[in-house]
Amino acid sequence: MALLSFEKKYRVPGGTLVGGDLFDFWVGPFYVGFFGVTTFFFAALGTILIFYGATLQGTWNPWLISINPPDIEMGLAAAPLKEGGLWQIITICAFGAFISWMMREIEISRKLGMGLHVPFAFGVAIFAYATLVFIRPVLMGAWGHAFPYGIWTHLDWVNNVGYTYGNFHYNPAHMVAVSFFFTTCLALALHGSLILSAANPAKDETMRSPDHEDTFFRDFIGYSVGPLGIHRLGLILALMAGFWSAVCIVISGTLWFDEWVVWWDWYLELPWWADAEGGVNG
Ligand code: 07D
Ligand code: 07D
Ligand code: U10
Repeated sequence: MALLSFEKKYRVPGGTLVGGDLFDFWVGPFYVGFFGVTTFFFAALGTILIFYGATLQGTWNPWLISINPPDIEMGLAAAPLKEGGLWQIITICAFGAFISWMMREIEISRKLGMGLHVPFAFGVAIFAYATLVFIRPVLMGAWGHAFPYGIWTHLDWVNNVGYTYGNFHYNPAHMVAVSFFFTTCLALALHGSLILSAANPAKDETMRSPDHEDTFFRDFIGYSVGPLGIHRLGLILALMAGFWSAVCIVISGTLWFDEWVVWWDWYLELPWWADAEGGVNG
């Protein structure tokens, strides 16, 4: 079915969570809905406030604009606008926009009678963001532990927080997250290349079927995860990457305060060699 007639067929009323029929319409290609309006509102307000912050800062260089959280000394208080209050309002706008965007995904999925996998997946990204700007700062007792909204300055934040715990690569949850990111890329490269090799034949050649795809991996590594399975696997790998990222940062400064390399001392302290001659207690 051509895309335009397909859209006509499935652009049906209903499935909304809030607002009934009130916002149940499209503007050009975009479904609006109650949460389209709230997304638009929060995104517009947040962007305007970033521009206002830029005028206060006196730069229009996009790399250098930075909206900073309040100083650590201010703890979890509401800060004056020019001393981190702007960051606090922009953070509320960001949550408002991200959560509205997820709710809009839910309404569209409901309209189409589809599962809620896409909004769930976006929810994991929102969770990772929440650990950085809400959960960890609250656990540590100051908004000043959150990252600043600036292209260069947020990189400085990652660098500085990393070195606060020595070599951040030794954080075990960071290792798990990094490995999931790498595995996600491997899985997508394998999947994209396999599908194109079967479903995009050269001129005058016939398209191959999912059976060919299955057989390729059985011949190659003795097992095929299957055409539905690879999508389940891809989703879980990507979600685990985001989840373990959230874990690796939320434990730094709340459960673990030392350099991360020290965490690995448990290995040296295992009883069967710790007490032996030359061991840490020997
Ligand atoms: C391709 C989908 C499109 C999205 C894009 C991002 C903005 C920001 C705001 C000027 C994959 C749009 C950007 C709206 C403009 C102002 C105030 C997604 C795609 C194109 N980072 N980060 C980038 C964000 C954090 C880190 C780039 C956001 C954490 C490192 C872009 C967040 C940590 C590097 C960006 C966020 C961290 C980057 C490309 C939120 C750990 C880079 C992003 C809301 C997660 C890379 C100069 C990209 C770079 C980069 C945006 C959070 C680390 C500016 C919106 C605090 C190490 N980050 N980031 O392609 O080139 O994402 O930086 O949490 O090297 Mg970052
Ligand atoms: C938070 C983004 C959420 C985005 C949302 C949507 C818009 C709309 C609009 C385009 C989580 C935003 C949408 C704004 C845009 C339009 C129209 C995603 C988020 C909701 N690290 N490290 C990670 C690696 C080092 C450090 C994560 C690698 C050093 C710290 C990941 C290396 C030191 C933190 C990761 C490496 C260090 C991290 C990031 C290599 C620095 C974190 C991914 C090869 C000296 C962060 C939750 C992520 C984290 C994090 C990878 C090196 C420090 C696993 C591969 C050794 C302090 N690092 N890192 O989290 O866990 O995405 O954040 O060296 O805080 Mg690291
Ligand atoms: C996948 C797939 C698959 C496919 C696919 C895809 C995954 C199996 C079948 C999809 C994949 C791709 C297309 C590949 C490329 C994608 C990426 C690399 C991911 C990254 C994407 C991007 C970088 C693009 C990002 C672009 C975006 C987000 C669009 C930007 C949109 C807007 C600016 C509009 C947003 C819409 C909103 C908010 C809702 C509706 C609102 C409007 C239309 C605006 C008008 C507003 C109103 C009517 C409301 C009024 C507002 C009010 C009252 C508030 C006013 C307040 C003020 C303060 C002003 O697996 O197959 O193929 O394709």
